Amino acid sequence: MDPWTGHDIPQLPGAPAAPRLYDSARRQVQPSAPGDVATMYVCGITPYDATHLGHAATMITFDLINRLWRDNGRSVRYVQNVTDIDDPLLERAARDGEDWVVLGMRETALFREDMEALRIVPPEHYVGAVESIPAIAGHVRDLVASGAAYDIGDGTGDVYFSVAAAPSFGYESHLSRAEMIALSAERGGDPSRAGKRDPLDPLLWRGAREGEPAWDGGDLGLGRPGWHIECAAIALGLLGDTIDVQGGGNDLLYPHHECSAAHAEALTGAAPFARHYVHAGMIGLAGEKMSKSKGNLVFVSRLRADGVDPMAVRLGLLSGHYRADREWTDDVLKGGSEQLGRWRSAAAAPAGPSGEGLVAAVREALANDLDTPAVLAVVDAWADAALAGAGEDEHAPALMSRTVDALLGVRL
Ligand code: 5CA
Ligand code: ZN
Repeated sequence: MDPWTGHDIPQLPGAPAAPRLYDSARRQVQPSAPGDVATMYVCGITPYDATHLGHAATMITFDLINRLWRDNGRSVRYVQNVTDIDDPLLERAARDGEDWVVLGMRETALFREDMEALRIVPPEHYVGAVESIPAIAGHVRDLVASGAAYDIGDGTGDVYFSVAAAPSFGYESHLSRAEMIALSAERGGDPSRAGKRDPLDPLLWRGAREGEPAWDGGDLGLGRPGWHIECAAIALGLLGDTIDVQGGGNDLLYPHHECSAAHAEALTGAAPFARHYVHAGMIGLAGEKMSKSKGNLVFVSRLRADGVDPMAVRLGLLSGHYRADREWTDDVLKGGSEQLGRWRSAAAAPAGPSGEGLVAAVREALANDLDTPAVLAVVDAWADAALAGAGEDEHAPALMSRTVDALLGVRL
């Protein structure tokens, strides 16, 4: 699949700050010190509805990591998937009497437009589940051959991963077994299905069913991939056995990321699969997680159509810390719009306080586990001073503009 179109990222003077990020597995902030090439896999959309502000917030979070690494002189290999075949897509298409392929293509195209408008640096590879089926099926066959997966034996052709083959299972999410069972039931799993060796065993391959699309899985027969193996296979194929960051929203910590990591580790023998497991908080509306299944959505495309500046949306989403579950309200948007106006005026001021000092302070706050509330406070203070006529650095307004463009993705 083609990703969206990117923009030039300005280079900044002075010394970069080394990123530290919270890792869900180690449950603490740790330096993210990739080699010359930093690798990141982020779980992308299931395209059955338009991009909402929750998706946007998560994509912006990983965009900040991308920008920080680049500022640190790393080249970044970034891969994102599109779950273009899965139950929710088929269910929505059936409900609306639409072809699931057409639905997926339309919503993916809209997502690309939204990402471009929000100035998200595009991934190097933007990959669909469907185009990855040969690789996924190969991995499932390998897991069966090694004894880490089994056919459930009831004639459906469904194949499950055996969590018994993952001795460290649970190291990423740190949940109790009861919590894992409850969450997998909520999030697409089937803990009570008869015939499984363990209720926690996740589906790897779903044998063909009447009326559902199916692909040739070789020895697996006709069917379609499970969800977690999709992300493991795409990441392993394009980024190698160990990656720097595996990312997504915190709704994916269990079972999705725990299981993806367990699949990858069982396939390669390399553990941990990711050096950092990074999870963004949920954006909610009126106290509820924004989700397609709940229907309480604020769409990025709707805001754009209403004439809202995408940079104000971006600033609104950056006003909270990425790890915090937080609310989207009209006030958040209003705050972002006002801030954008103030920053634009300040960038046009004849002078301001030290530009170098500003770059250093922004870098330091961002490198500190993406502390965007602190970053915005630093830029606000600089802007207020510049607008009040304080400071004599004539290069500072232009440098401020380049800094928020390069590190925050906010184009003034
Ligand atoms: N296709 C799978 C991942 S492989 C999926 O979860 N798709 S999704 O469309 O439901 O979500 C896309 C991305 O947005 C995921 O990283 C998910 O964790 C994140 N996300 C979904 N809802 C929210 C929300 N309300 N707030 C923040 N992030 C969200
Ligand atoms: Zn995923």
